[in-house]
Amino acid sequence: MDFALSEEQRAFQQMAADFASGELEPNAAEWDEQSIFPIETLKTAASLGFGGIYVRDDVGGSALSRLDAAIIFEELSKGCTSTAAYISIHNMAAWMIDTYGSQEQRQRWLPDMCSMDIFGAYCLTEANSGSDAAALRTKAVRDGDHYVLNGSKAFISGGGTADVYVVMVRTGEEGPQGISCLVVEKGTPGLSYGAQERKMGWKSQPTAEVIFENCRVPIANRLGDEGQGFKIAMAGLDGGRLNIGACSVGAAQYCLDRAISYIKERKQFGRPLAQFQALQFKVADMATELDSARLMLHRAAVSVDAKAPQATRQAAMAKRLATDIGFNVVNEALQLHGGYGYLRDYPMERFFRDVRVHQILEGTNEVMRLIISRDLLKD
Ligand code: FAD
Ligand code: 2MC
Repeated sequence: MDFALSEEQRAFQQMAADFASGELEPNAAEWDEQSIFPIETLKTAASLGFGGIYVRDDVGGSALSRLDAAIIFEELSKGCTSTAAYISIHNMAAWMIDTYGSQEQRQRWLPDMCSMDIFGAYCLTEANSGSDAAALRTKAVRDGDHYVLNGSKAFISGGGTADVYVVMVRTGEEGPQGISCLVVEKGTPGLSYGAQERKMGWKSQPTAEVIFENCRVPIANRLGDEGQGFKIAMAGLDGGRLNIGACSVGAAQYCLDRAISYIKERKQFGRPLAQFQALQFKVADMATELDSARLMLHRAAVSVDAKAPQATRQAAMAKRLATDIGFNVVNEALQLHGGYGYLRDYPMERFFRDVRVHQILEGTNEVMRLIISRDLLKD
């Protein structure tokens, strides 16, 4: 076991950190206030290799590992958590096409996805099937060489703006075995979008319902076999959950660093706050817990890459821990700023709003416990 980062890892960690502090951080407050999806900045991120981090390089991907991705997302998230999280969803959609798509499908979508000339979205959730994802009802019925889709997907990140929707649909029986995975392109007749959702955070990325009304999608757009869609969706999420966890860790590290600087400067009772042992112990705990989350994420990332039998459980454990600890550390950092932490003049409240949803999406933290406990209790 080697806990040190390689020279190459340190190099792209630095590149991501420079991009985050140079391109994301100065704009994050404005993107949040005005709900701006920063398309040009995303393309710049892609030019650094962040559009297809673990996509193979013959189609423009960076061909890095899950561990590398966790390192990169931690850094990006320090600049703008919401934008980093969208990049992570785009990467998940691209990975699904890379892994389950044919050569033709890979060549068709991935070069433009890796350069972020086109944006991806992942469509699993429906209004009546969130945690119980296998109960989804969006129907795809074969008609000649097309599927005809009817139904809708809820809460889709990138919804309305994205160009390529990786959609889980029902092509067969009830339950997980009757689900297939299709790529639906923007502009397909019968594809439309609901109004943009009004959210607590994640404001630099769009979220909308994606609606299919007699939407004809070529059978050639199916990833994998008919009936394989649920497994493809879950495999995508194994990696996605690591990235979301890394985004929480990055946000929390940024807030902890800011809080440490703040309590060294801010004086009350005639001395810097950092001289109070209660607050010294608080930052000690914040740093310790954050490091435990980071280590767990990194271990799970290696397991997912190795397709280890415990990979799904470890990814669920890491997502649960990293997003809970991330949220708590951001909240404590806000507390250390006193009343100023609550004001928009400081970034704490934005990070707080952005990381809260990580405990809900890509599988709620209750669902993570379900995945972990099922694995522990299985025969
Ligand atoms: P429900 O499943 O109704 O759960 C409600 C509560 O009950 C939760 O606390 C849950 O943990 C708990 N619960 C449910 N079942 C159990 C159980 N068996 N045991 C214990 N507790 C349980 N989805 C996509 O497909 N693509 C996206 O791009 C996407 N982006 C999103 C962006 C945002 C901003 C948000 C808020 C959501 C997004 N989602 C997306 C949807 C997200 O994945 C779901 O909201 C999430 O999976 C939970 O589903 P739900 O909201 O229907 O909650
Ligand atoms: N990798 C590969 N296959 C998997 C898998 C994984 N990680 N997890 C499950 N499967 C397979 C499983 O092996 C089974 O196949 P088989 O019958 O051949 O053995 C099949 O899939 C069905 O699995 P389950 O029996 O576990 O399915 P169940 O319906 O009980 O529920 C559960 C699984 C609750 C874990 C799943 O529905 C889930 O993850 N729910 C949460 C939904 C979610 O995470 N949504 C996130 C949406 S995306 C988002 O929020 C974004 C912001 C992008």
